Amino acid sequence: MKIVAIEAIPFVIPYRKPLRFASGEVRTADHVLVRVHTDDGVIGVAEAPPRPYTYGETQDSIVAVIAKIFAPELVGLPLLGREVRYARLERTVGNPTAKAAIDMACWDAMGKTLDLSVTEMLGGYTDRLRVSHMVGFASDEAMVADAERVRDTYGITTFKVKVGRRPVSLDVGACRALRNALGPDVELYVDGNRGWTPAEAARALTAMADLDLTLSEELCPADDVLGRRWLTARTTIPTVADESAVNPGQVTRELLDGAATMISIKTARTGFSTSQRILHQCEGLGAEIVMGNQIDGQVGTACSVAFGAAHRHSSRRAGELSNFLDMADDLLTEPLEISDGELTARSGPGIGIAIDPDKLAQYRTDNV
Ligand code: MUC
Ligand code: MG
Repeated sequence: MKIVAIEAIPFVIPYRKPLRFASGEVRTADHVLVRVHTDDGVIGVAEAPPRPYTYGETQDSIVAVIAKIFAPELVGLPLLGREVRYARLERTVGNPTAKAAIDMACWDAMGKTLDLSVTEMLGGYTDRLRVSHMVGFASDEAMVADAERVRDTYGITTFKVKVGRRPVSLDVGACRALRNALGPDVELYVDGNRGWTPAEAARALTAMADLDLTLSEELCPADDVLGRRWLTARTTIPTVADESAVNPGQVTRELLDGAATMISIKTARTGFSTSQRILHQCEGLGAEIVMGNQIDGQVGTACSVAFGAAHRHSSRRAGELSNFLDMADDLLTEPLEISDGELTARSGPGIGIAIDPDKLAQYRTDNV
C-alpha cells in the first residue's frame, strides 16, 4: 500500500451562468483533477479549484506544484502514513487547494483499499446534509429568480447572498428583495468577500437589521484587525471567518482576537485531514462551523458532503453544496442529485464517485 504516482490533470468545463462576488467572478470551471495511484492498482481522485483572487493559485500553478514539489515528496510513502504525508505537505506554505486535493485523493484511495466510505472513516455521524445555495451578484430580479428556481426545483430553503458592493444600498436592496419574495421561512445570510470597510459593513448590517440574517461572513479584510473586532462586538449576527482562516493557526487567531465567532470549513482548501483538525479545534473552542463552498464541481461537492456528514459538528447547519448546478456539465458517471433540499454522501468505497472517461477526455486540456 504505497503511493506510486500522483497525476494533476487540468480540465475546463463552461458555466451556464457566471457567479459574481466582491472579490471576483467565475465563468468556467478550470479545475485540476488529481489522481493518486497505489502499488495495489487503486486510484484515488479529487479536484482542486483554483481561486486566484483568493489564494493566488492558478490552474497552471496547481499542476506545476503537484508535479514538481508534492508528487516527488509523497511518492514512495505508505498510503496509510497520514501524519508523514501531512507533515510533508504542510512544510510548504500556501497552495491550499493543491494540497487539499492530494489529501482527499489519498483518503479516497484509502477507502477503496479498505472497502470503507470516507464518511465512515472520518466519523460516520450521518449520511446527508441540508443544502445552502449561494446567490451571486446580479439585478435584484435575477437574484430573486435564481433563488426561487433553486427552491422550487431542489427544495433548498437556505441561501447565502453575496454582498460587498458599493454603495451598500445595492446589497441592502437585493437582500430585502430576496426576503420579500421568499418569505419569512427561508434562511438568509450574507458573505462580503472582504468588499466593505468595517464602517460600511456596520451601516449595511444596521440597514438590514429587520431581515433576520443568520450569519455574516468575511465582510471586511482580515488585516482590518481592530475594525473586524469592533464590528463583531457590535453585531448580534454571528460572524464567519472564511478566507481569513484557512489553517489552524489562522482559525485560532480569528476566534481568540474576537474578529469572528464562527468558521467556514472548505474541504477544497483544507482537504479531509486539516479540515478535521479545524473542526475539532472549533468544537473544543465552542465555535460553530459552516461547510463552505469553494465554487466546487461535483467531485469537490462530493468531498464536502462526505466530510460534513461524517461529524455532528459539521452536519448541524446547511452546507453550501449546490453551485455545481451552474456548470454546463461535469465529470461523474453518476451525477449528484439534490432533492428535498438535501444531498446524500455516497456510500463508498472512498468518496464513492467514479470519473467518466469520455467526459474527462472531452474536457481535459493537457492534450493526452
Ligand atoms: C465564498 O464563500 O466566499 C468565493 C470566493 C471564494 O474564495 O470562495 C467563494 C465562495
Ligand atoms: Mg465566503
